[in-house]
Amino acid sequence: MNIVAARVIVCSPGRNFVTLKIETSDGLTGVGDATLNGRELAVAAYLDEHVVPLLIGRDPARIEDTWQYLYKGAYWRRGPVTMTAIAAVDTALWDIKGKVAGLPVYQLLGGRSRSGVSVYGHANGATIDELLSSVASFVSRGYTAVRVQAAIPDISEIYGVSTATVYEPASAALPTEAVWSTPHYLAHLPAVFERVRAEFGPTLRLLHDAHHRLTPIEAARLGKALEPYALTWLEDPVPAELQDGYRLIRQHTTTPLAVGEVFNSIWDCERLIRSQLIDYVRATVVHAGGITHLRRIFDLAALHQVRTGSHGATDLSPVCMSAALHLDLAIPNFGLQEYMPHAPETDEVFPHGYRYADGYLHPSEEPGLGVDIDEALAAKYPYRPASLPVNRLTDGTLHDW
Ligand code: EZ4
Ligand code: CO
Repeated sequence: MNIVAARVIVCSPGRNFVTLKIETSDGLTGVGDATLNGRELAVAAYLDEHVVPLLIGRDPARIEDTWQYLYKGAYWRRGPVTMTAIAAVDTALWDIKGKVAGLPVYQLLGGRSRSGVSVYGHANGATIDELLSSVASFVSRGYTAVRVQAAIPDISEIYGVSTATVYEPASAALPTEAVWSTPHYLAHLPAVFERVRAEFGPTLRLLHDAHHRLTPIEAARLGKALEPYALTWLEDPVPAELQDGYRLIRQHTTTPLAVGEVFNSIWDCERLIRSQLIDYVRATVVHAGGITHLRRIFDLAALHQVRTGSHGATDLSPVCMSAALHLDLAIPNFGLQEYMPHAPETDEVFPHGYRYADGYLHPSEEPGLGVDIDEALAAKYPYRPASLPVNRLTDGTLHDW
């Protein structure tokens, strides 16, 4: 059996997605997510121009060899565009291997280590009262873990807070500009968590995403201030290029730390993991080289008591979510999976067998990943340019978004 075709499908059912579909001489197909929010066409071109020609004629069973061929063979290693393209190929090949074996992919990864994949939802509100009812709605649907993001007085628009049913920060063709003030944020957030903890008691798992906006010492102060509310994790307190930032935060607070949604290789977190500077690694299938490479990151994490918390925002397609769930079910050191339901149009274009019940997601039991792309339907939703926002401090200085 060999690969006879590979198609890059760019579509926008609710938002933009890039998907790779590989076809074999036996008539089997496999799918991989290749979506890089706001930079979609760079990955599509990387695949179309530089990867698809290399796939034709290859043996789809040789997943590891193909991974090494694309990684080492490019000479130019790592980076989000390259690693997202490799991830798409890798994911599609795991899908095919599952279909050949007649097994769901988690069985090929060692089988089930748990009965379901524990997920967290996103609660937010323009006021604390609105936030409390948002948390309550997750609790009533069985969620045992909730990410809490709150509006901040005197800041008009803020990451993670929106009244839309499907949160989508990348909507305008060109980047919109938001305003940010760390002093306002640090002054407000502890009181938010005080209210949420008081209302929902000690066992609901609470998380918060600082979205790379703080310095290490500001993050340390926030971590200390939040200690009474026993967060499950504080996410992306500082940008992670400088891994020593986490050492500084760690010296000051017992609030657990999570990072990794922008990581694309094991080298982004090798020191963070080996030095036990973080508690959860949030790398994902689509942006970190596929199931093959993410498994390598998670195995390193397991040796150092770091658990997983894979990114699961709506810009990761149902193909990525399907792959993530198979990995989450199989690995020993799973922590939590982020879950934001997609728009109905997205769900229609990507028919999938995973399902939510009582705080857990369950992967499909079909052979492979249990997800596909309806190409005819996808063609009805053409790509439209959409950028993530940028962030400026109150004096106009460009800041991390
Ligand atoms: O901002 O996926 O934890 N989730 C997040 C996301 C990211 C987007 C960027 O494309 O931080 O909402
Ligand atoms: Co995040």
